[in-house]
Amino acid sequence: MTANTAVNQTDKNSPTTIYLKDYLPPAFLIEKTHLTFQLDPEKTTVTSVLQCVANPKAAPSQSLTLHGQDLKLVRLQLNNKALTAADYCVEEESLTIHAVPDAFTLTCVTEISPATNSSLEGLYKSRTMYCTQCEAEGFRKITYYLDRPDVLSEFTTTVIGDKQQFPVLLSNGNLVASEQLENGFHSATWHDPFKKPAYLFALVAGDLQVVEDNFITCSGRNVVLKIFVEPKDLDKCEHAMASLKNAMKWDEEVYGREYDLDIFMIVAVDDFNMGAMENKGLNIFNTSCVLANPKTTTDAGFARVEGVVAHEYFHNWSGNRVTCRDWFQLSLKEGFTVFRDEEFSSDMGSRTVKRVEDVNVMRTLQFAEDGGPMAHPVQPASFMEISNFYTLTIYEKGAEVVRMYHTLLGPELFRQGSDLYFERHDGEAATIEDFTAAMAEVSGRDFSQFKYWYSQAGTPVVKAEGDYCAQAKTFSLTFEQYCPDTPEAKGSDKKPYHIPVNVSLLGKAGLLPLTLDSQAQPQTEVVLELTEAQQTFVFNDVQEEPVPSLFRGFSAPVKSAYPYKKADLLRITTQDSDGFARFDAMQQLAVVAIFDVMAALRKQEEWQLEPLLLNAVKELLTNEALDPAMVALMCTLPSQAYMSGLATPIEVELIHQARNAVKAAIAEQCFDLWLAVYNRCLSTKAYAFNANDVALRSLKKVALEYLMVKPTEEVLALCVKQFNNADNMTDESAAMSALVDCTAPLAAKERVDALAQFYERWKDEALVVNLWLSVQAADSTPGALKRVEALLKHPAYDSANPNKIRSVVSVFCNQNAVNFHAIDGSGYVFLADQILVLNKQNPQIASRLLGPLTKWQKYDVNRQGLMREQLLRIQSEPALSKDVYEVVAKSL
Ligand code: B3K
Ligand code: ZN
Repeated sequence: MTANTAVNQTDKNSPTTIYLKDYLPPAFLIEKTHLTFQLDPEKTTVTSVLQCVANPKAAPSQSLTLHGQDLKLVRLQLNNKALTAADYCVEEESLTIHAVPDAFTLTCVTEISPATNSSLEGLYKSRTMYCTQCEAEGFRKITYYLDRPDVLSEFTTTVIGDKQQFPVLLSNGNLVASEQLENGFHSATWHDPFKKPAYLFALVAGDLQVVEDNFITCSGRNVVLKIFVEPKDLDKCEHAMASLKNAMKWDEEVYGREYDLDIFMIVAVDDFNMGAMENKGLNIFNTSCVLANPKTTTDAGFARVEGVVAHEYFHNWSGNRVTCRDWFQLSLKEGFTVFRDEEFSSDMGSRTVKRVEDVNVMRTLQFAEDGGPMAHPVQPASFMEISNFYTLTIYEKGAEVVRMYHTLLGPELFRQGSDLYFERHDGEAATIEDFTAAMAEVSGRDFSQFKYWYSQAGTPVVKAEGDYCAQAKTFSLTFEQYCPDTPEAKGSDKKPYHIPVNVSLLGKAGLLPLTLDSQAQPQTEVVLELTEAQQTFVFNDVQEEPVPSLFRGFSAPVKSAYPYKKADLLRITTQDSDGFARFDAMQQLAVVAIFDVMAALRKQEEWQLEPLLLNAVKELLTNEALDPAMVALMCTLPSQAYMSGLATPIEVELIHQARNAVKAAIAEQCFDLWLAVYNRCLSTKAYAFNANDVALRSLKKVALEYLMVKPTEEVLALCVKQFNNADNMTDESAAMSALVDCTAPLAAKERVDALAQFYERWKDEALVVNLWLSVQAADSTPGALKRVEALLKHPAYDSANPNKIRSVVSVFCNQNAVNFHAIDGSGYVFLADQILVLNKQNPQIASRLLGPLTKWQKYDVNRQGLMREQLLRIQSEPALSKDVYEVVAKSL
């Protein structure tokens, strides 16, 4: 069985495009759904009994059409009557029953083959267990159904399986019956009292161990919490459990949302296409997003677990209790839930660090998506394959849009808006317009212009200029905004956005009091609301010429530009009260320094490190009062990917060389300071995941990276010592990366030894092996492709496991620019080969891997040709999945 329905040759030029404007309510509703699964690897029988009624809100229909894919139909029955072939019509992706009454019970028996389902969508096998993934349209691979989010049904599920192999049988809701059956089989019946769309259905069967705890809700109800894992992972559940309880409490306190069922379950699965899934009462997680133990998990891993556990839990309200009317509303649940999880993580750890990390993702990855051929609005107008729209735009930009409501309304009104939205739409499938309406209603504000954030694609560019009048003591800020062309609209046709600009003015000794024309009370930060293509704001009583601090906290997802002098930037890095603004100014200084070196290298001229940048680094390293996490972030140079987004054509080698050169210069000229910082960060305390300890480890890592650019014997010994003696994976993997990244001949042996020893130590821990694979895939020294090809043949690699594919193929193609973009085109051929194999096996993963090839227009003519050639080669594949087809077609 192929993983997904291929786009066959005849309709290849026109796979169906689905449009938001064509939305129609379903002709029928399914009030109750009873499913029975008789589990078998190649022949699982699914019996569904559906209580259907005509939808009073839709045009009447005689016939019922259900979705279905890769199913074998065994039997159909309408009420008590068995249907014969003349009564229905089966097509590749549907089943139509020609004549149905207004209310009826449909019984349908189908067979499916979980063991050969390599798409990891629908019901499939991961190692020894059965599990499901139904969002967005996977339920139709389980049985014929109205597989659309506006059909909400009450589900009862009976799972039957061999008791020895599958002692644990789970589905959504509460366990209502379990039975011992003949021949060693047993069954469990689960009932979910909350109506839900089929995408939230889940089933798990396996030989699993459980970690159990409980949570008392704000109204005093007891909720049982269970995390199910394979026996080997029992020691890695504590952090996820603590995160879950923190998330439950936080959602009660910050959003007034209480959990509704008496049980909440999480299951960890090795083979999973994304991070996790919010199925009602039964979340299914990629092991990489739930398992954590200090010995095997880095701080970044701990943070990921905390964030994803919270994200999926928060979906219980933003997604499950209030779901989406159709998939064009995806950001209604995803953008809002990302905003909620970002705020949760900020409250649990360091708000500034979290903000800087999130903004880095926006500016490095989402801006690139917005500038590429797959650019789409937060509420897309059309799609071919919805799986292609689980994007940074839907998630991260969607979260930024929700954040802007928060900025414009303030926390109290925002909470009122959220309460109104949840109350009004509880148990319903809602739209983005419903969310906006709730925010408008509580605040009395007009969001009609704000809505362009949902309907227009692309990253707005905002240019600002300041003018100080010493005589009148006024400071004028003039803004100009425009949005570049994107595939669906010309920039000139786009309407100006409603943009909140958080502004402060910095004087020589700190923030100045602000008085705008419209405001009587001076304050130190204001939210300017930019609504015109060009607009000027005047501050009065400004006693000295200020340096404006703009878009503080990244108050809008825009590319902003202000003609700062380098000294102005330096003032912001030291004086601004907003941590994000300090980071941002430092990054701008570093960008200028790298661009200067690129210009010199281009002309083969001598260059000198920008002295202001060097001074800023020295100041950061000597001021012990600063937050170590901020020092770490501010001393980390903008990544290759970030630099690549700043100018076209992307000069791959030059950016790499210049970045390395600036890094080497800082390393050399601050060597003693770095060594002192490293020693200052050493700690003898046992590992704990909290903001202070994470901060120290992050600065220690950055210090080690700089020290290892040109290590002395002493530094090399420190690094090896850290590698061997660390009691946690954060420090151990930091030392391994530092050794792998070190090209100095002095460290040649230690480099090779570290990789070998690390594998020996951790070969039985899949997630640690993934780290080991990705460090090598990202190794930018020459010959990476050969090394990557060898890794694909290594016993640790598994070509069917998405985490392994991501660790090697994805890391090589996205984080090893100089090798992936090798001028002979070998990296592109390699990626296309991988995509062609995965196209059949797992189309969702295949399609995601296309990312770097789709950006071909950003490179020089030579590389453009080579990249296009591979896209064309993929396009000529006869059995292309819809997923891959859509991305390739839109890219060419
Ligand atoms: N809602 C899921 C994502 C489903 C992706 C389907 N291709 C996880 C999440 O966003 O929480
Ligand atoms: Zn989500």
